[in-house]
Amino acid sequence: MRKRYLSTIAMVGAAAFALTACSSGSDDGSDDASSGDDSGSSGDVITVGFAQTGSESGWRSANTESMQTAFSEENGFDLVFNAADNDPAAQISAVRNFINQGVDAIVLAPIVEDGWDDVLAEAADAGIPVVLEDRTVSASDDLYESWVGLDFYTEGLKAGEWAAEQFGDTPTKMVVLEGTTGSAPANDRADGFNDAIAGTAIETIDSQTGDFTRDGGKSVMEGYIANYGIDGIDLLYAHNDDMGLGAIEAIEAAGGVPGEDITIITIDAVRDGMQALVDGKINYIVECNPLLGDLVSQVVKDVLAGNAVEKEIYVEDLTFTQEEAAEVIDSRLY
Ligand code: GZL
Repeated sequence: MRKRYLSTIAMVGAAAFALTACSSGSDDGSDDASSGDDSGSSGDVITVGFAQTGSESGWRSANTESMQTAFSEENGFDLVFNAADNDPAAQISAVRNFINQGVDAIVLAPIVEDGWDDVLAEAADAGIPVVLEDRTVSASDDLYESWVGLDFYTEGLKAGEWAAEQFGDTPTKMVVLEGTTGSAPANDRADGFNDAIAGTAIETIDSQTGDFTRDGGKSVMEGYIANYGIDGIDLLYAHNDDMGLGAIEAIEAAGGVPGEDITIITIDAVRDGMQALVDGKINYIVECNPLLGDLVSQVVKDVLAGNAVEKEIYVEDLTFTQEEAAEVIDSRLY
């Protein structure tokens, strides 16, 4: 199925259009999200249970802020928020608690892809719609109304294509810092990158998870340096900025020069990552837009109003070289 991407501008437009399209059109012109009239209820507050992964990275903080801003009281919501500290079992329990509380809708950013079939079926049996944001699940798409997020495979592909351009036929020893084991971004970013470097002289000499955290990236990179030496590593591919930033600390502590002794590619484009890119410590970043709140909140209102919603809504990502980052860093929204 052809993927339809929303750019940041289109995202705002789509949310605004949907607001207009499904608002009750109250006479006094106050038919914005805050009126609640477009929720299909009688203007009652919509109680939403939001099961967030945790607070593992700068990206997650930006995503949580975007969601909490969009699902605000003034926008007609009562948000029940849970952050599961990157613990899949705790996140499943949080969703089960939302069901028992009888929320109007559940929004889920699933830590890992597997293990969701039973609790999503329980939500369906309880008549509580589920909307996924950010990551995806392996469960049947009959068990959720819509997914709003990013194309992780293409993010990995873009990162790998840049690596192939830089290193192509040059024998290159690469280490990888993987995201959370079993998560959609870790799985898909690996697949995309590996497809892009197929046939090149880039060799993956080691690949371990840093769990998307800065500390995780630092400790795994310390192990890589102990095993291979700075001189034994040409390229680092980190599935997110935070692990890349932790690796930079490890490289510098070992007397290496990140971005020169070891070329570094990361994904997210959060503020600290973009600054490291401008500073020459990272060489290339593929964006992963965390600002999904407005779009997700509108999807929830559409679902509750009985409006048709797309099963998959992709948000477009950009890419940045060091020069491009210097041009845009001051205007970035996160
Ligand atoms: C991607 C998101 C990932 C980010 C990490 O959409 O799920 O999780 O790349 C975050 O920074 O922890």
